[in-house]
Amino acid sequence: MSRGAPEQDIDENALRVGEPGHAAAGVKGVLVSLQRGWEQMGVTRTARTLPLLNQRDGFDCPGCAWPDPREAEGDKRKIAEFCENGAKAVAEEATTRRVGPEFFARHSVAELAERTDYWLGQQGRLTHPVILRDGDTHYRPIEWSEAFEVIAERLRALGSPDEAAFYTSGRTSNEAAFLYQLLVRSFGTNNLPDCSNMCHESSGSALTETIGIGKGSVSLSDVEHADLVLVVGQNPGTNHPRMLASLEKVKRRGGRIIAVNPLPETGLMRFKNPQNARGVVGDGTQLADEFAQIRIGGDLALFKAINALVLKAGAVDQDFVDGWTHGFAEFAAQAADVDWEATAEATGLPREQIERIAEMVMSSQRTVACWAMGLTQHKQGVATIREVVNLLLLRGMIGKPGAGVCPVRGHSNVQGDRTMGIWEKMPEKFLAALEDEFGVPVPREHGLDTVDTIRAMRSGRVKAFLGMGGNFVSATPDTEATVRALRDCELTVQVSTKLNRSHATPGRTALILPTLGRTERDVQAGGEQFVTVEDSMSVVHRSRGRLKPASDRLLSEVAIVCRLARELLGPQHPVRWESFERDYDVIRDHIANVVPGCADYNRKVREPDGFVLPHPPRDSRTFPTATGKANFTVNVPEPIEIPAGRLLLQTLRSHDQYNTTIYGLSDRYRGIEDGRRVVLVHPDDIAELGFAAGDLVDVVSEWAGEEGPEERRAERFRIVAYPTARGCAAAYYPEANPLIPLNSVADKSNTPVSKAITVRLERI
Ligand SMILES: Nc1nc2c(c(=O)[nH]1)N[C@H]1C(S)=C(S)[C@@H](COP(=O)(O)OP(=O)(O)OC[C@H]3O[C@@H](n4cnc5c(=O)[nH]c(N)nc54)[C@H](O)[C@@H]3O)O[C@H]1N2
Ligand SMILES: Nc1nc2c(c(=O)[nH]1)N[C@H]1C(S)=C(S)[C@@H](COP(=O)(O)OP(=O)(O)OC[C@H]3O[C@@H](n4cnc5c(=O)[nH]c(N)nc54)[C@H](O)[C@@H]3O)O[C@H]1N2
Ligand code: SF4
Ligand SMILES: [Mo]
Repeated sequence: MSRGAPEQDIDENALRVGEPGHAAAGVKGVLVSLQRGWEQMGVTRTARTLPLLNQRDGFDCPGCAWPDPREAEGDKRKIAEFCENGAKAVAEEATTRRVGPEFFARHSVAELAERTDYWLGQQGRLTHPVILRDGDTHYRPIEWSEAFEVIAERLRALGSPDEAAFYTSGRTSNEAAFLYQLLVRSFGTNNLPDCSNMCHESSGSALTETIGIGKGSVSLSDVEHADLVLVVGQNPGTNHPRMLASLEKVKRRGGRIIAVNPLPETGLMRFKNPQNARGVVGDGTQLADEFAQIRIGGDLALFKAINALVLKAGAVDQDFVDGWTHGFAEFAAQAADVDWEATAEATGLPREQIERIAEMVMSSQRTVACWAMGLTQHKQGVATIREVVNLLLLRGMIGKPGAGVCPVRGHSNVQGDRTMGIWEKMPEKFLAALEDEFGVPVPREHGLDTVDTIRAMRSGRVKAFLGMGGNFVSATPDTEATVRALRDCELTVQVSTKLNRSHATPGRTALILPTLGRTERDVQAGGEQFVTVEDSMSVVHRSRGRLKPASDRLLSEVAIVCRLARELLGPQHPVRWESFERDYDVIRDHIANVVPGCADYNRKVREPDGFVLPHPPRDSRTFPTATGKANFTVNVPEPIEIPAGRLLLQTLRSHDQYNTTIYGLSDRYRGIEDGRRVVLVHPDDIAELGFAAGDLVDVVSEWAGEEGPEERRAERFRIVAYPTARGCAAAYYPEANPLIPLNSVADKSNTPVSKAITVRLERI
């Protein structure tokens, strides 16, 4: 039997702090996977479900976007082709706990608003569509048909379609995403903010400018055959666990790994692969050959220094630079001199270590650079990633086997959603193709991204919000401001699998529309359906759920979009919405005609391992940029000034959460158990600031606003002594989100600066 939902919320007084872990994964990881499966869904269902995870005829892992092995690349899938956190993601979705009408009758919205995302998520799967009508205190059940009528009526009553915003989180399938953007654009707006705006937007922006396409240029085999892998601003042991198996292969082939991170993350140091003997009975494999414990925000200075050393040593791949790049002279003119004092200040790294890293880079024939949120969620995130690209261009490391750029994506289909048109500023070519295919006019004016949506809600320009998945209020910055923004909306609609805090911050009228998850059978009038997804390395493949749906009232995301579209756009609308819901092949035939690289989609996704989307720099060293070449760029670091007595705080994920979904309270690798309101600070900084480990403090962020200094407060955090870089601190997302000013965003990409917040600690 599975275990019931917790009655009590988190008791932060139960916090236990131990030693950080020595190695990632191992047998312990397997045990935790099974235990979470049993708790959420019982033994039998666990045994039936996990073996289908990431298999060709099973479902795609609802965890991260790390790719599966492909036979075309000479790699076979194993029987258990998943990791501990993939198993947790499945358990969380396939749980046997339920949130139905009785639950909503028992708990008022005001009461739900007092709960953490952990408690809300642990209550189980949503089973019925529910509505909170203007003035009501509780959500109440509503029939699907009436739900669509209410939403359509409210949307039609807006002064303009631009008064609505349509958010997407990255779990939505390609089919649902394609139809959703078609619905939104047919309605008349490009307001399609998505989680990517808070995630890899900086990568997309930097890569599009420099190499002409905003996606990674490597395959799984490239990573595994590199002789040098840089892992920068990423915690793969927790967030992309199977990447450790690839890094292990790099090491076994004699390659080297450089980790750049303010924290000595366990997964970067040592890996015990539960699928081989060394991982089960031995000590595992050492991963990072070089660990650069950088100060938060120091990466641009670091890469500038490395590039200067490469130039100075004459280790430039001149043939590549001459043949395929643009802007080298201008780049080289400013790149040569490094202010070593400023570099030391920004990075906190000894010069000898930077020189050692540069030597490793210069002796590498095949370099892959991987990164994630530690680079993207910074004011200079775009500039930093451009500088990483400069390094690869100098060394000719794009468009050859075993080398390239690897922004490691987050949500399992966040990259696919973009490919399918979920973007507030899709290029003209895509919009024109959409118009041609369906004979409907499509607006051209750019829409609002995530931060601009919140701003527009605050000023009353956006009055209706629809979320296709996700947890907008907890994922976005400046929680207090966002709560108010959502509550001021006339209408909020959340298409969700599980309860979260966004349901507890409703607009005047609010609806929750429960939907099928990845693991579940999707049966429509035309038979059983599958969907398609795209991983971090542009591989598009099928995903087919096998479990009985959590409730017979659930609709698929595709069905929800189609039925809302029919209600909103009327029966005369030229798009044949009803044909899509019957048979997803019909949707895929349209995708084939509209989305670049997707010709013959229905056949290609039926190949056993799916197919790889074209990527001109990877495939043929063709760079579809403005200059027709790969562009060098000039990036000037802006020092982050930290006033005395302050710390630079980053927000990050524990080992026991998926974004705002909190699986449990065990951040095992960091030795933090049974509590989440913690702030990790270097022991010497704790002493210097006059505190002791274990002290209870408010964390107060300081921000120079347009109208003067602003402060934001997150109450009652426990100080934990942790070996982070000096002057830096870390706290969990989403608990620390109230500290992030809405206007603190990355240049160009508008991504919230979730990794560099100036804070002081106040004793309470
Ligand atoms: N289990 C699990 N898997 C996940 C997720 C999850 O929540 N749980 N989330 C998914 C999503 S949407 C995403 S985007 C990814 C996120 O994957 P990650 O980017 O790995 O996630 P974060 O926890 O934000 O970790 C950021 C890492 O960057 C480091 N860092 C912070 N600031 C800096 C800096 O200035 N410089 C450098 N060099 N490093 C820095 C932090 O110490 C930390 O190790 O994971 C995906 N996978
Ligand atoms: N401070 C801080 N803030 C951050 C970050 C950070 O590092 N620090 N990271 C940012 C990043 S990288 C990201 S990607 C965003 C994530 O932002 P979101 O994508 O908005 O958040 P999630 O927590 O992934 O969304 C979880 C909810 O999605 C719903 N859900 C799950 N599966 C499905 C499904 O199959 N279909 C549907 N319709 N709904 C489903 C469930 O109801 C669940 O409660 O947060 C960002 N916010
Ligand atoms: S690495 Fe990511 S995609 Fe693979 S099983 Fe783990 S969570 Fe799932
Ligand atoms: Mo993300």
